[in-house]
Amino acid sequence: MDHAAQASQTDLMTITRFVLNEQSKHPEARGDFSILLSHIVLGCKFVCSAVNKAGLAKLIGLAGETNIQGEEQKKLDVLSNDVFIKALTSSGRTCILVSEEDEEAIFVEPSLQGRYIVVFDPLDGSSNIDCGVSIGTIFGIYMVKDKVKPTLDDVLQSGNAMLAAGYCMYGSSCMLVLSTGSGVNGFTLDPSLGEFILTHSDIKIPKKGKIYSVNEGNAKYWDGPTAKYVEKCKFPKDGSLSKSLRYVGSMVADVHRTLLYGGIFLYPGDKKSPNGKLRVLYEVFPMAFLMEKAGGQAFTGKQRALDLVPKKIHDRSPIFLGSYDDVEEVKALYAAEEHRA
Ligand code: AHM
Ligand code: MG
Repeated sequence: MDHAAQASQTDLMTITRFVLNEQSKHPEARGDFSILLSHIVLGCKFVCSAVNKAGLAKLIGLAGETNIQGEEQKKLDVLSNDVFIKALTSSGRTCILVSEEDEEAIFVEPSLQGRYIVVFDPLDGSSNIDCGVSIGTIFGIYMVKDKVKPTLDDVLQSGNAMLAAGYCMYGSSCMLVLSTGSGVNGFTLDPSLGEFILTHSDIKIPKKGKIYSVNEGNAKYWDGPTAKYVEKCKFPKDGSLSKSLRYVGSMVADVHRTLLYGGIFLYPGDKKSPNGKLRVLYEVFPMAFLMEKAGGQAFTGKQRALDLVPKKIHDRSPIFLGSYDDVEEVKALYAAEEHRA
C-alpha cells in the first residue's frame, strides 16, 4: 500500500469534521448548524442500531403489542419518530418540527427554541420494515424568518428556501447522504468507530442512466405522458438499448441507487391519486434538492419540484427525479401533452 493510501486510511474525514470544515468557510457562522447536524447524526445512529437489532429485540410487529416482560413494544417507525423528536428538540437549535408521523407540526417549547425548522420522515419505506429490506430517514432543514415568532408560514415555503437536506439509508451498510447547499457527499457508518466517514465525496449523478424505477402495478391508472415515458424505456424507438427496471419500494433506496448509478425514479400522479403518494415537504423536497445539487433534475409533471409551495404540511406531489437527460425526456412528453390540450 502506498503512502497516500495509508494516509487516507488513518486521516478519517468524519461527518463532524466535514461539517466543521464547511462552517469555517463562513466566519459569521455560530456553530448552530453543526450542533443541529450532530443531533440528526445521533438520531440516525440510534435508528440504525434499532433497525439492525429489530429481529432480535422483537421490535418488529404491531405498535401496541406487549413483550414477555409485559412492556409495550414500539413499532420501529414510532420509535424512530420519538428518537428524532427528542434528538432535535434537545439540540436547542430547532423551533418547528414536521414529521410524517405527526398530523400537526410540533412547536418546540421556548426554553429549547433555536432558529432551524426540520421536516423529516423518520422511517420511510413502511412496507419494507418487517421484511428487512432497506429503509431510511429523510430530512430537510429550513431557517425560521423571525426566531421570536415561528409560524406555520415558515414551514410552507417553496423548496428553494431549503438550506440543507439529506437521507440516511439503513441497508447493507448505513449511509448518510447530505447536501448543505453546495455539492452532495456520502458518509458510511463505521460500526466499530461509531462514526460516519466520508466515503463518497462530491457525488455527481450520471447525465443519463440505464435504469427506471416505478411501481408498474399502477400502470392502468397512469396519465398519457407517464405511460409513454415508461413505454419508451422498454421499447426505445431511437435504436438505443431498453432500460432496466429496479424498484425496491423504499424511496431512500430507490433514490440512492438512482443518484449513484443514474437513471430515473418516478412516483407519478394517477387517476386514483392525482397528486401521487409522496409528501412534498419531507420526501419530494429533500430528494429534489439532493438531485439538483448532484447535477440531476426533479420535476412534478407541471413544474420544477423545488418551485412548489405546499399549502398544508402533509401535501403530496407527483415526482420524476434523476439524471438530467432522463428527466428532460419526461418534461418533453408533458410539454407535448400540454401543447395538444
Ligand atoms: P411510507 O412513507 O408510508 O413509507 O410511503 C412512502 C414509500 C416510499 O418509500 C416509496 O417510494 C413508496 O412509498 C412506495 O410506494 P408503493 O408501495 O405504492 O410503490
Ligand atoms: Mg414516507
